[in-house]
Amino acid sequence: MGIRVAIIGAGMSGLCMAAKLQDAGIEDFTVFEKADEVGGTWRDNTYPGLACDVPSRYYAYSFRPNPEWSHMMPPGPEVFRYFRQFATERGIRRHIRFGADVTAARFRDGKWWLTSPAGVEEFDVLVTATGFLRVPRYPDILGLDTFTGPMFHSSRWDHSVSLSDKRIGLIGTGSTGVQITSALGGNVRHLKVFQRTPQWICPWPNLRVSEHTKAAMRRWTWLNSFGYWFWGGFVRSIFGVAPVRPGWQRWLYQTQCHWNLRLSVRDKELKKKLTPPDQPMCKRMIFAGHYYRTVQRPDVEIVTDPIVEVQPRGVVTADGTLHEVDLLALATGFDFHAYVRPLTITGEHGRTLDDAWADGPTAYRAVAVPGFPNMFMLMGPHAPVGNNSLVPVAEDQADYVMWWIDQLRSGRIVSAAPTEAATKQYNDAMKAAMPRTVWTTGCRSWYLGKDGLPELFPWEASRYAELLRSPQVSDFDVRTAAV
Ligand code: N01
Repeated sequence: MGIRVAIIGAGMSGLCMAAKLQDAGIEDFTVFEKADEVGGTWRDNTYPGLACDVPSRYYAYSFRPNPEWSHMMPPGPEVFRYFRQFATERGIRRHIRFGADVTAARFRDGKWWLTSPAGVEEFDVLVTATGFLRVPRYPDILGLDTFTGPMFHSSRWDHSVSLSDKRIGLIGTGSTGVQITSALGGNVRHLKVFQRTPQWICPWPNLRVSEHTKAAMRRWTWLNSFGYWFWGGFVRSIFGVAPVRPGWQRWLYQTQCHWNLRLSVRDKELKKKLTPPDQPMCKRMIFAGHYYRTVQRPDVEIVTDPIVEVQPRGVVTADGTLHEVDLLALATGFDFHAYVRPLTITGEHGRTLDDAWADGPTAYRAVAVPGFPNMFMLMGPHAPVGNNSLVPVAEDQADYVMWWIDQLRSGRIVSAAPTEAATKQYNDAMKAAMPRTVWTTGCRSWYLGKDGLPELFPWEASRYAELLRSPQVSDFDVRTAAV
């Protein structure tokens, strides 16, 4: 049976899904992308110092190794290039409709009806691949809009503005703020970093890959596969475990963070300012090689007095100081809980995803929602985004979706959606497991949902892959043509 698939989003996950469809011989699919290029987060984020903090060999599709990575952890522009090249060489671009913002998707008469600038179109299966750190979060600071200099969010960096001659104010010290600080320190007139809460930093020198190594990787592809296997094992067995259960892996990371601060910062006052009040890994772990060195430069200052307001010339802190700056960069994170929104998705009986998620976003194994037949999400709620590379997660999810697409294609079934009971049972089990995770040890982080619990997968990263490899049909409300 022919099947028409709609994928929303041409980022890392959407491209992965497209490739899996092609591998299965399905060419009747459309990727809706509201921007004018593929790449998702790697297209939108271009801030100075942008890099991926996952080992490069493991931040690539398992089926498309990249011998060209220049560093152990790849710079952002290289990751962007990798996904652009992938879309081109796999012939996915002809399936992508750029500038196509899908505003509504509705399930009616057994089909998904998508509304985009091209009108309303009908599909058998809907796959959302809209990413989860996509909607910038602007800080709610009094007078922010009165600032007269250039001001932008880290994911909307304005490269037309010169930096070297400017006094820059940077708000936020998460992964993004730390990377920007490390890149700007010493390259701008002055940098003031407004830190609300210090974060632990795991020391990770980002070693360059030599030309000899690249040549060897090009010549012997098994070397790349070995790198994927090695780094995958490393990430899954250490980083994949450390946050979710106490043990030597957690001890290792936490000890590294404590010693990094202790050994890298001499000045007692500054050390105090940089000492987080919470446990390492409670917030998303930050990996950085020379952040502490940068903040000890004379032209870099960490401001810890709380921000009271922004005035036309700068930032006023609680001690009454006006910190004059020429440019304000907001590294204040993203709305993690948006998922597909503002797109309106309406399932059976006119029930929208917003209705289904009134108490917070939930899903069955992070990929499907009761009442939304033949709709699958990549990187949906509670995906293992806090303890794994997202690329293998997307691959596992896309394989899972393909399993259901095969059932539909064979004609054995006409629709499938997880049952309320199975979804509840799965989410209850996750809730019960959360207290063992480091994410619940008392910190403010983007991981936390409305109920104060992390919207993450509370078990080892490898367990998630196992779950997806064994679809449980009995957990689904499956309809056949005869019904
Ligand atoms: O955002 P964040 P991010 N006044 O939410 C502060 C991924 N990522 O963009 O800690 C003052 O972590 C806020 O303070 P506090 C990665 O998964 C990956 O840095 O809430 N400050 C915090 O310091 C990461 O976790 C890579 O007290 C305010 C910061 O802004 C995720 O993206 C690279 C404020 C926000 O930190 C998000 O990281 C970069 C206010 N009103 C990012 N509001 C890779 O390498 C917020 N803050 C793959």
